[in-house]
Amino acid sequence: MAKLYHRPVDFLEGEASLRALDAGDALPLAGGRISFRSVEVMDRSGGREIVSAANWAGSSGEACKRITSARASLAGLPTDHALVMAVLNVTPDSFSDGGEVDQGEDLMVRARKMAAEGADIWDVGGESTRPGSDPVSIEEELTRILPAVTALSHEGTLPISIDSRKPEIFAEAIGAGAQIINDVSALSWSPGSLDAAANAAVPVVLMHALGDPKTMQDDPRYDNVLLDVYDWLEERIEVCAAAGIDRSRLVVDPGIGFGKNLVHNLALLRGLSLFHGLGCPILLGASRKSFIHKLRPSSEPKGRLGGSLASVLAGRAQGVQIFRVHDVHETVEALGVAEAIANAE
Ligand code: 7PM
Repeated sequence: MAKLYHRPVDFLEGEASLRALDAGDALPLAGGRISFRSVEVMDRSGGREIVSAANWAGSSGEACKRITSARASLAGLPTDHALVMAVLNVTPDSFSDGGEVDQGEDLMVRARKMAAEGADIWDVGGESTRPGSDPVSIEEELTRILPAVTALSHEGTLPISIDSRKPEIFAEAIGAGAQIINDVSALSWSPGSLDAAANAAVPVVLMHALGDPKTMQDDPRYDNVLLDVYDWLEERIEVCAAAGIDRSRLVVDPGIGFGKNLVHNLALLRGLSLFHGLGCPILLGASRKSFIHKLRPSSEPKGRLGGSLASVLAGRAQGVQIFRVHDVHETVEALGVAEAIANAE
């Protein structure tokens, strides 16, 4: 029988959600505050059918459990509502920050500001994974991130995530106080990554990328981008399980902009709720990415803020749990207003 894919749709929140749950007309999404009334059941041959959640629940077994069950907490943070991961690049060529060098004092000023604005996690990255970029040596990456992780850890305000693909960096960063691994290669870049992550016993973000940063934007192709990314992440979760990393430690991320053209990015953003079927919290990183510019060209340096916020709200409406963003204040404000509207009397 052909493999079936189950995407929860028709979301409810607040009062309406409680009533539908009581009446048995809706199911909870990932144990959170959003519920869904229908499921889009798909296969790869183009078959798709929308069925009511009530009917689907009885016949879908494992898929239903995966989609509805509460997620584990993330470095002590509850995952039943939206969390904001603040981007703290310590690379000298971070395009999104306009090429400024983010080191020392300046880094701590920005980190404190982001925490005060309501960020939940600091995400420290020392290797630019910009499309077309060359890899950075382990020594160079360590020189960039270790002082930052050490200083942030002494500050002690937020859990620190380390944005890296290298097992040597995971180990050193965790030794210096990092509590989450954020790997844009989903632990596939180095043969030692799986063991290093298993031993570190911290949560791991598995992000999908097609190819490596050097070549990934050269004509990426998929059979069905949404289902291909889903299957790839499912496979990485199995590889992790075999290496001793339980699903409850994992977060999944479709990797917006990593080996995807505009059509691919939009299909992923539209279909995000499919990834709840993997049974892990979902992370979305769309902040300031070039697909926004492709849709709405702007000459303003901060011109991608509106598009970034629209992406966050699209993710929020589908129950995405973690948003990796540059603009913390604006993101927290947008999420807060959406939350208030959803829960209004
Ligand atoms: C150049 C190009 C510099 C792209 C920086 C980037 C993600 C991530 C990045 C993401 C997760 C950026 C990206 N993007 N980690 N790290 N998900 N989990 O825009 O989408 O910051 S780097």
